[in-house]
Amino acid sequence: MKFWDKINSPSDLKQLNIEELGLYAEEIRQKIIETVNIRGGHLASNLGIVELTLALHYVFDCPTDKFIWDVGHQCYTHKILTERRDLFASLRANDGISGFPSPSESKYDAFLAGHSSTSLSAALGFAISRDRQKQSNNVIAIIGDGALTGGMAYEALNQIGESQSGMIIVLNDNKMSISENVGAMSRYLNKLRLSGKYHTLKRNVKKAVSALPFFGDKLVYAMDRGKNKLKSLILSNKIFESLGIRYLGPFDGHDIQELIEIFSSVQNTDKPVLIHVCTEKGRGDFTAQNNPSKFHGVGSIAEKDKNEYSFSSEVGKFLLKAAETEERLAVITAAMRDGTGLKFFAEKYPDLFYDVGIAEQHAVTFAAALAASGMKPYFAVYSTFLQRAFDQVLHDVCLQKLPVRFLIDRSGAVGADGKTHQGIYDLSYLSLMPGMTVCTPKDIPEFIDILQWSLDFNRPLAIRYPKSCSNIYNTNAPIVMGKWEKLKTSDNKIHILAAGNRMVDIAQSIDDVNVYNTLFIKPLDIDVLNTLNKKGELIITLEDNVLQGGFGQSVRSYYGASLHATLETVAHPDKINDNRDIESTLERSGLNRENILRIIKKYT
Ligand SMILES: Cc1ncc(C[n+]2csc(CCOP(=O)(O)OP(=O)(O)O)c2C)c(N)n1
Repeated sequence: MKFWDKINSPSDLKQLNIEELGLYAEEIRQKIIETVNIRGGHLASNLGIVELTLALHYVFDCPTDKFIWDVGHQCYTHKILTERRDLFASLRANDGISGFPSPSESKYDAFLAGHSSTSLSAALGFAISRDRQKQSNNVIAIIGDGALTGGMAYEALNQIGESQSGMIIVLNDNKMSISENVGAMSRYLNKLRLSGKYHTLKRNVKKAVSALPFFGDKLVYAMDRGKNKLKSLILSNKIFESLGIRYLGPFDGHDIQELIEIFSSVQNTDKPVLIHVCTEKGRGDFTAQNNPSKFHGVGSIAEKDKNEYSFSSEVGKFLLKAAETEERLAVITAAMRDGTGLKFFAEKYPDLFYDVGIAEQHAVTFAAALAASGMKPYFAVYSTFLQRAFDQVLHDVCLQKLPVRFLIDRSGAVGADGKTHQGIYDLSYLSLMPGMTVCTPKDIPEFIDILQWSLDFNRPLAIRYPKSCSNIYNTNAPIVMGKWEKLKTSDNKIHILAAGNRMVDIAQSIDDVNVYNTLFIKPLDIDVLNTLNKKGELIITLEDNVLQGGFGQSVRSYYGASLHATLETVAHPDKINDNRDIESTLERSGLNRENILRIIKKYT
């Protein structure tokens, strides 16, 4: 019988010995590879963290002890171990388990995650709450070296160092974000890994730990008493120690015994401790190990079969061409080089390319200053992650009317990543930005035109688009600021105003209606809106965005009390819809042909 069949909870796991844990780790790896092959998901990160997760569950007592996963994309072994083994095949499916920690899914998931660099703030909240309620559980944050590039992590370290609340920070260092990790902190961690001290430190830690009875006295206690050389070695790791956070490591993240020993030694610590663990991203799968960026996240079989055009790859092509003539071009990513189509650009023009780490807020203000001093910055970013930088877009870009070009990828429903990653809020938050121009191109040719047009546009500009484009309309309409294109004409008094590629697809599938491609969401084409505003006309707005503050509501607010036509606004509700394929997400929100036909029927 395989360990896979025997183990479904942390208490089952605690029955195994070290050798059995090693064998079980390999079984888990195989299941992750098999499942992700079918369902898609975060392959390389999960393969790298199997032993680390087993050791954490072996030592600590989840869910009493709180495990806070940063980003949360690496939680598959945790899910398998926490009563979701039999649901694992449903990973990321509609009505299946989520690919991220989700407290509504399981008592073992202490805190929701999906966006990066939140774990330390959350862990501090859990730790302070525990202390105030006189409880005694452990709080363990598991954060990657990539997530440690995010500003929130430093804001949290700042308070953790001062509050001295007891918590364990496990730094899972695999030298990779999605692409190679960047920045000075990453360089510092590399130094720690590679320095001569690494081995000395490791041997000393081992010696110190093995001198203690297994699960016995705490290493922290030994350190506090200054009984061994360890303290001085640890104190030489200035950054964390000078913030008031005890540093231990680096340790081999695939040596289960060593991990169990070190975690046992810090159990119930009443001070913050950081344990630096080195792992190998993609471990156990030859292709993922050799190309961890490519296998960071992989598509499901169904997604791989889809043959659609990619907006992101057009971004790369456009910028490569623009760089030939635009000396002042500056291209920015916040750790999403490949996903936003910038891999080749980064390779060809490293001096024009800035990967700032998982630091969207910084990216926006950095871009604003580049623009303020005469450069032409493009920030390519996923819609969901730009949410992080709401105030920087408003305060640093828009209030100064600076020409930062936002290329907002993965807008609209995103599919399998689910509720934490939906790009359905951007039209709302961008529409309220003073002086922002917001565009939703209907297809690839129009996208290329608007990119070209953006080069000489001299104000804040946001172009939002989903991952892929299924239809090409090729109408070659010239781009005119604030003007909409009429795609279909009918004598019927029904007018569909469709925002962006997916919505135009729906509108164009309906016969005997007028269809407008509303390329500009801000400013609205008020000439068209004024013409349509007559009694007896039916106007239907379609947007892959929430209703609140979105396109439909902008139209309604433009008409105000002088609306004579009938206006129907179709958009996503703000009630969280966690469907995990795009079609059913759209359908549940009524953004499909059948629902639009129903609406039309209601009025005709
Ligand atoms: C705010 C935010 N920006 C971008 C991302 C996309 N993202 C997901 S995982 C990841 C890299 C994380 O690297 P690391 O923490 O080292 O974990 P690893 O995958 O290497 O285990 C990024 C950039 C995100 N989840 N959140």
